[in-house]
Amino acid sequence: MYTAEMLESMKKVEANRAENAVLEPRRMTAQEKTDLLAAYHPDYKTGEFTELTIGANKGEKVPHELAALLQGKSRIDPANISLDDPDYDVDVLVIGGGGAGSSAAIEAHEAGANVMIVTKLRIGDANTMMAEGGIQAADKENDSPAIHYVDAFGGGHFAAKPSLLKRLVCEAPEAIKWLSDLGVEFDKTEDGTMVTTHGGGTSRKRMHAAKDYSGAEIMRTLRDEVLNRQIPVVDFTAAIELILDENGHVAGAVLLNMETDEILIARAKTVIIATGGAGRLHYQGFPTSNHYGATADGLVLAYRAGAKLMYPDTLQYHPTGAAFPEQIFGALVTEKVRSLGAKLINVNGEAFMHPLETRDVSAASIIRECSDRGNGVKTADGIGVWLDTPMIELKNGEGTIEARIPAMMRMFGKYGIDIRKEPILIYPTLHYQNGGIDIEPDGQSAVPGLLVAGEAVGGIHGRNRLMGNSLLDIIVFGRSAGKNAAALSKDVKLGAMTLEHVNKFNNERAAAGIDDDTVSPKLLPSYARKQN
Ligand code: MEZ
Repeated sequence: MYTAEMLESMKKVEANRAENAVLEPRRMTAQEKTDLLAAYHPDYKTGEFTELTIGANKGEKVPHELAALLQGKSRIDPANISLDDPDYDVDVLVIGGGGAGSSAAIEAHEAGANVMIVTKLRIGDANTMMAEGGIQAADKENDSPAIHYVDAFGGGHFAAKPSLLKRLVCEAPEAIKWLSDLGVEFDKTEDGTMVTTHGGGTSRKRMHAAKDYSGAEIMRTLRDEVLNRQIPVVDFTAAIELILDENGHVAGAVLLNMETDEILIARAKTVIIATGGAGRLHYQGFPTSNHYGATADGLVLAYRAGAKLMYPDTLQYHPTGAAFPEQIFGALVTEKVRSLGAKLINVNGEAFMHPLETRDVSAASIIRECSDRGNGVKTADGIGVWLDTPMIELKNGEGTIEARIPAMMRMFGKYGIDIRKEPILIYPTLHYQNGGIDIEPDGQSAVPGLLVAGEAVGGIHGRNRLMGNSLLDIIVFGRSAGKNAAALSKDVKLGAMTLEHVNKFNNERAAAGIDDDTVSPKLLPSYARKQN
C-alpha cells in the first residue's frame, strides 16, 4: 500500500514530468565523484570489513561475511574421505551451471574433452538467468574494442587488469556472433541490424539485448546446447573441497549430494570454477538481485587450495533495486529503464542526478539523497527514490515499454503498478562481486590446472563494472577456459590425489587462533529451509 507521503510525492513527480523529461542533469566532475563515493558508497565503510589473517590474501580486507567463509572450517575431515575409488573420472570438471560454466563445457566438449558439469542447484539456476539489460560488444561502425576498453577501464577506476580487459573487449564481437549462431534471439530492426543502446558510462551504444530478459535468453540457449551435446550434468550436487595431486596440481573435487548428503569424489585433470557471485551473503544487510545460490563458494574452494584473490573488497550495488512493494524488495530493475530515458527523481519531484553515471556513483548518489539530504521517499518499512518510467513513453512514444522492457512491466504489473503510468520506487541492491579469483587471460589461477571463469574471477572490471560487461565476460572467459582446459588436460599426468592442503589450512587456522566455527563453503543462504 502506498503511504500518504508516497502519494503526495507521486503528484509532484507527475507535475514535473514534462519538464524533467527534457532536462539534461549535468555529469559530476571527477572530484565530486571521488568525494561522493568516499562518503556514501558501501565499499568505503571501513567498519564493514575484516582483515584476513591466513591464506594468500593475508593482511587484506574483505567484507566480514566473506572473511568468515574464507577462513572458515572445512565441511570435511580429510581423514574420513577415501580418494581411492573416484565416482567420476573426467578431463575437465566444470563447477557451476550458469552461463560461464555452460560456455566452458560447450567449448571443452567441442575440443574433444571428456567434460562434466557439477552444480549445486540445476543448470541455469544462476545470475546469468537474472541478467536483464544486455551484453556489450563494439561491433558497430562508430565503435571499436579500443573505445570499449577506455569506457570500461575508466568506469572501473583504472584498476582493471589490462590483459583481462583487453581480452574481454577484443573478443566481444565474436562472442555476440557465437551466441547468435547458437540461437540467441537478440533484438533487431526489420533489416536485421542489431538494436543497441547506451548503459551507464558507455560512450557508444553497444548494449545488445533480448528485450529485458537478455540473460534468460542467453541461458536458455546455452542450456539447450549443453543438453543437445549430452554433456553430463550432475545437479543438486555441490563441490565442497578441491582435490590436489601430490605435486600441487588440481586433481578434482569432493562433492556433496545436496539431497542425500552422500559424499562423492570426482577425479579431473583440470577443473574450472564457474560458481558465480555472492549476493546471498547480503553484505551490510543489503537485499540482492542475485539467485538463491550466490554464496561465494568458488572463492572459498580456491582460497583453501592456495589461489589468490583480486579486489575481494569491492562489490557492486546496482543503483536500481525494487524498493516497493516489499514482495520484490531488492529485485533488479534493469539499467535499460534509464537507457530508455527514465530519470531518477527525489521526494520533491526533482531530477537530482544524470541517470547514466556509472553504477557505483549512481548508487552512492541515491544513498546520499535518501540519507543526509533527506530527499528519500519513505515506504512503510523502507526508503527509496523514484525512477520515472512514464518518461520513457513521453520520449519514445506509446508502446515502447511493452516492446522493450516487458519483464519490468509484468513484474510491477503483478502488484497493480502500471509502469507506463506510474513511477517506481528503487534503492540500491547487492548485485555483483567485482573482485574474485586472480587469473591470467587464459583463465589459469595460481593453482596449476585450476581455471576460473565468470563472476568468480576478479580484476576483469577493476573496482566497478559497467552494465553488460558481465554477460560478456561469462561468454568470453567461459569459452576460453573451456578451450584451454581441454588443451591442458591432454598433457596432464596426475599424481596421487590428496587433501593435504585442507589439513594445512586447518593448521594455519589453529596457528592464527581462529576459533570461529563458521563452516564453508556456505552453499545456501542463511534463511534456506535445509541448512547444509
Ligand atoms: O550487466 C548487468 O549487470 C546488467 C545488464 C544489469 C541490468 O541492469 O540489466
